[in-house]
Amino acid sequence: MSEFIVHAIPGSPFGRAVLTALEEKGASWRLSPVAPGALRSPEHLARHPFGRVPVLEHSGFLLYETQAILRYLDRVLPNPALTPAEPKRAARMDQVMNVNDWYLFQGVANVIVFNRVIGPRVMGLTPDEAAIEAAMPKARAVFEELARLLGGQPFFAGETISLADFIVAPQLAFFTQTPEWPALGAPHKNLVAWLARMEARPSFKATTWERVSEMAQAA
Ligand SMILES: N[C@@H](CCC(=O)N[C@@H](CS)C(=O)NCC(=O)O)C(=O)O
Repeated sequence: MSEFIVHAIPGSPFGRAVLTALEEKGASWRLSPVAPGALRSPEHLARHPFGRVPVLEHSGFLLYETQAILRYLDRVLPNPALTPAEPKRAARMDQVMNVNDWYLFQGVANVIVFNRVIGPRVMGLTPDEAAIEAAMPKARAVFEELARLLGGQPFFAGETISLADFIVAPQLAFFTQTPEWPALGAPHKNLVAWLARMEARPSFKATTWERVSEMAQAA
């Protein structure tokens, strides 16, 4: 199996979703680090015309959009399967992945996590408290809905782990580092227990911001 190259900024939660899936599959992969200031460089725009990360490169095939990448990996590396065979469980997986992209990331994580964690750490920014406050009503609704969808199941699509778990967990891991976590995540004991299960997996331990930053330095 040829090597998978992941073009990503170390710390990117979407990038981490891809890296954890590769780890779960036991694939050979390497990081091609993208500097935050290089997202709009001609070199990166040639890979991703919208100037974002991650981008997967596999035997000359370039693919952006995390959901597409995760599903591609699940097809070319079928073991272990990360998509349920049962249609309703697969639909739940797809639904949660879209909740992640449309409601958790847009207007919630890209405001709260950006202002609290990424902006200060990467760009030395001061958090915009008004923007964070404005994002809280939507954030509460998203966390409530994620908790409802998870319910009493071990994973979002049921008994077995799926791509949905790998796309959401890196986002929630960042929220635990914010002062908003006690209001947003902590009240939902099922989400807290699920995140602990995800973070205990070797694939998550292998793809922390620190570990991926070390890889970027060595690349
Ligand atoms: N829909 C894209 C979203 C990717 C995305 O927004 N990535 C963030 C990093 S986690 C990014 O590139 N941000 C740079 C920017 O917004 O300029 C995907 O699923 O891959």
